[in-house]
Amino acid sequence: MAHQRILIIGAGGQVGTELTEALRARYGGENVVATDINPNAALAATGPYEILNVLDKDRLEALIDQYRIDTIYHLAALLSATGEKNPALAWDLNCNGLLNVLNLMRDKKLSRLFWPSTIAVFGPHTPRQNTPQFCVMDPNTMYGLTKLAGERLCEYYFNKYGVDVRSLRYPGLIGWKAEPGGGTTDYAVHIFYDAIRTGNYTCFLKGDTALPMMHMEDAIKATIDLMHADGEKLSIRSSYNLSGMSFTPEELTIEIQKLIPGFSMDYAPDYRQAIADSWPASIDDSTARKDWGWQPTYDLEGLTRNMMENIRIKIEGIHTA
Ligand code: AKB
Repeated sequence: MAHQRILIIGAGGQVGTELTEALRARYGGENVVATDINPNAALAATGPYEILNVLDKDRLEALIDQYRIDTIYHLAALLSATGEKNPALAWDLNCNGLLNVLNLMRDKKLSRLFWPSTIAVFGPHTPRQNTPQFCVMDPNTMYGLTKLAGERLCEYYFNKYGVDVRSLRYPGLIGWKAEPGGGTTDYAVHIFYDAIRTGNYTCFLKGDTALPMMHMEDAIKATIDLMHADGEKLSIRSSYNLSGMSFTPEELTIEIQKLIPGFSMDYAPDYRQAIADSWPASIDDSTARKDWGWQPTYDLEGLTRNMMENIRIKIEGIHTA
């Protein structure tokens, strides 16, 4: 498979930063064109970098032509918390941005598209534990309903036009290289910075709120593995359930206290609690395991150690191990 000329849309975000690094290491910096709505000196230093608003279809098309793109990773989106603050923009960016990409994939006969979905596509009537691939989906956030619409669009474009689109329902993603923005699961990244800086964190979710989570390294591996999987073996063209681990803020606190014994957590739940309450607590990803061999590497203990070690180095220059 070619996979030689890649365009990343939304490369400056939490996933995009790490995915760009991983794809440039694999394919060479010059073959991976990073784009984002904002300037990004770090990404511009390791390969081609262009400013792009995915709602500008003409500019998107011009970049595809200029760089002879065959593969797109389209990551630009407004997430759950930001989406509630600006629902109209969330609809426009998340749905019309994806439509622009799908239409150009079809019209230019490009080879492959990755587009992330999320656990936010599920809702209050979805089974909360071990949520199956197929079940009731009644998302009640603007983010969730745009992503569910996006999943249906992806499957439609695959069936009707043969667009080779691949997708994962990401859980909350936890990494140390780039900070998240605008999500409900973001507490599980911010907590590490505050634990190291002040020994205390005030969590915007209740202590017993279990959510599906994953280390960013696992998410990047899943993304690249799915993009390299044999298309014949893929039974899902909407979006695959994907699971790493599930934990509550209380459980994460206990793990952090093993490394910082004096660490304390306060709770001040806000509007994001209702969002978290509408989402699954754990995910059944057996279809991904069967179809393309998915297996996560990190558990909660490994994730906590890895985050602590790397964020400490990042902000203090100190090794814990
Ligand atoms: C969010 O919290 O909005 C995202 C997600 C689960 O898709 N991290």
